[in-house]
Amino acid sequence: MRHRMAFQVEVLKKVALLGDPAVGKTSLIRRYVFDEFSDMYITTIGTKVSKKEVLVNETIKVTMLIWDILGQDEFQFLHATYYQGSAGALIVCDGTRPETIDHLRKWVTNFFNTVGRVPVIFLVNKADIIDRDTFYSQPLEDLCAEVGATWMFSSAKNGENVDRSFQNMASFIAESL
Ligand code: G3D
Ligand code: MG
Repeated sequence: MRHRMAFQVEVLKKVALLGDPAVGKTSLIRRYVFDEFSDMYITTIGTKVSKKEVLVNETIKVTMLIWDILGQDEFQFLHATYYQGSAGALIVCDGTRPETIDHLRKWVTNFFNTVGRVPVIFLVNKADIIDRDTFYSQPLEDLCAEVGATWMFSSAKNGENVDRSFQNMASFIAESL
């Protein structure tokens, strides 16, 4: 009789969602955690933490505590206390607003200044309304090479790459254990 491996590692890790206002951070979390996209929801002040478990492989389960900043605080770069303890970050921009793409560098720099080098994935969100034929990805490729991150298009509206981006983050976290 074969015995199942009894060994299983479960880790609880904080993942921060960062990026300029209105790029789609809250929508991405809603899509990932609750599988819905809502055009209307109430913005409260403060931080919301959502939980999601990912079975990375047969032995490792990563439970991500996904931090979303809500309200006015978002309009400034965040305090170190918000970043502290993060095992990784999804840093989001709006592919239809170039200035939000330019700001990714600032976000990742601020973040790394507090937590050091942990996994980062840049998301070019609103892919459902981006013209990919004219999207110029070179600056993003350069930034990724510079800071050791990856990037992808995403859409909270049609779900493209939403599960994948969070699952990749869980895998990166598992690899860095
Ligand atoms: P934030 O949390 O980063 O501030 P939100 O961003 O999630 O609040 O989203 C800001 C606006 O962008 C919302 O529209 C939301 O519906 C829209 N949005 C978010 N993700 C996508 C996406 O992938 N595609 C499209 N087309 N729209 C998206 P409103 O009109 O409510 O401000
Ligand atoms: Mg939000």
